[in-house]
Amino acid sequence: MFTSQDLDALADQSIELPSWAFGNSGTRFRVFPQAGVPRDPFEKVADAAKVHELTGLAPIVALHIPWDLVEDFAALRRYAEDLGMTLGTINSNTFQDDAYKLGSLTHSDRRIRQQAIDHHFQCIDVMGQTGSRDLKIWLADGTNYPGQDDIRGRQDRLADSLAKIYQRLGEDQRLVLEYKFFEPAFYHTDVPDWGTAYAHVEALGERALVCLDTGHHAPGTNIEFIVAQLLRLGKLGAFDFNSRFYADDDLIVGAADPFQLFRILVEVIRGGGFGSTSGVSFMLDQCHNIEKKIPGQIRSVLNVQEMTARALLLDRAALGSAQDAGDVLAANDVLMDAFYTDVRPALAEWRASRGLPANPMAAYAADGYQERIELERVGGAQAGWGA
Ligand code: LRH
Ligand code: MN
Repeated sequence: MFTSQDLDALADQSIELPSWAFGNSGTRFRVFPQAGVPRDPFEKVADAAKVHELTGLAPIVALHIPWDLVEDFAALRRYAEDLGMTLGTINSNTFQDDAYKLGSLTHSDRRIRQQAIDHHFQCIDVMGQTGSRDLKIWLADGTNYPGQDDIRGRQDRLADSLAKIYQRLGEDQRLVLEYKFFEPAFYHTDVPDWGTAYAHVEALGERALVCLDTGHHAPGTNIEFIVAQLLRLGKLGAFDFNSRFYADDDLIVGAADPFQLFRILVEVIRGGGFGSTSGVSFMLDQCHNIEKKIPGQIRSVLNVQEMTARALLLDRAALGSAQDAGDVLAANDVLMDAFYTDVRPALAEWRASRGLPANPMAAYAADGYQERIELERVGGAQAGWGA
């Protein structure tokens, strides 16, 4: 089924796991705590390493500041590396401090903006210690009522704040700006869509790129079109993968709409956004509110791998000739044929050939790790969003 080229491409796939997916999470209605949840970033890294051990797919952990602040990041880095992991994208957080109620990098008060800028300087310092390449900025900034603030003025202040942060980056460091069309702001959001994010990163410079979170679009948005365009413009820096039925549900990627994930990966491969040298990082950004966290992450990276494998099987030559011939149904048929190809048995065989469990979910269930952490991790404060 797979050419050796396909398998090499799959072997080159690496997905960043969000440290916060291993902590407790929920909605405004309830955060259901779970036994065995990590109490600190070291335990989060250990859980991520278990996902990588069983899948061979996830050698990187993204951190969130201040949720993952530690005394000694060099120690955390060594701990991760001893487990075969690297510390990845550093996520800033200007959405939980009272000072930022009316905005952070966009706030009308220069002192509040400077406080938010200083937080990003702190994140850049952390990147120096963890060896991370990317600083990811998502802003909750926005308003709830028309007239609440000057939309144009906020954009000018945002551009000025981002420029100050960009100037502080080291030459091997990048900034990825994430957009989201609403929530927690319910009238306007200052970085609501890919166009706004693109305009800001284009103004900043070549080491400023866009982060596309698959849960951050208005219903009905053709996300793979945005992927194609941002790759064409050379400004797609990262994905936050998850899935949703309604809003920013942060469910397991591919769970709600596997066909959409497939279509996105078709455009990623077509646009040169796939592989360790593509400059596009593949991160998960999810919350396992009711399901077990570690198997939830295992399922997630397998979903990305499975849809990547189907997209790699797409007969691009046949698709191209059907497209050139204007043969609508034939072209669609070629794409659907790849999507409907069940790659799971071949992937299981391929994993086994690389010394990995053919069925990582079953391997985790039989591993004993879950039982052990539920026994050991008693006492202390379980990690969460601290909201
Ligand atoms: C905002 C977001 C952002 C993160 C947060 C955990 O909705 O997608 O990427 O900082 O979730
Ligand atoms: Mn996100």
